[in-house]
Amino acid sequence: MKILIINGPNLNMLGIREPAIYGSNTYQDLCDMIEAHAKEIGVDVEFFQSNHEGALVDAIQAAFGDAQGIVINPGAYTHTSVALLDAVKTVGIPTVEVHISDPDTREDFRRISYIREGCVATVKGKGLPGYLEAMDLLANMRK
Ligand code: CA2
Repeated sequence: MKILIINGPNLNMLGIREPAIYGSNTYQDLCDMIEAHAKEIGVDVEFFQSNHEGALVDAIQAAFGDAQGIVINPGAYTHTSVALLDAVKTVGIPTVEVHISDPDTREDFRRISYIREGCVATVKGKGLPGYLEAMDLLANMRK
């Protein structure tokens, strides 16, 4: 089973800015953590990060026929992007939405998630381990 891990805008800045909200681990630490967990649970992973909405749509489309699960933290596009919702619905790959913080407890504008209705689950407010929980959810769905 291959899981595509997608991170949206500014998540490449992990560990560099706003450690009080997003922690002090870097994007590379996140990828290393995910690689290690993938080995433990016996799945393959591929990573994609972009600050560009269209590039994220392209990555979701490219997963069609290639990945059997998607873990996505769409960053701020969570709260604005119908295009990302349409993309996950179009490919029909089981997708889990992840947020490092809990957007529902922050500013009002973070309470809307467009992508949520296209996802099989949402993991939020659990820090970087939330990505690992999302991988487990997808791996267990195939058992
Ligand atoms: O909690 C999350 O994971 C978010 O998806 C992160 C987004 C935010 O817009 C969402 O509301 C919730 C922001 C990502 C910005 O990431 C940074 C990481 C480190 C330093 C600065 C920004």
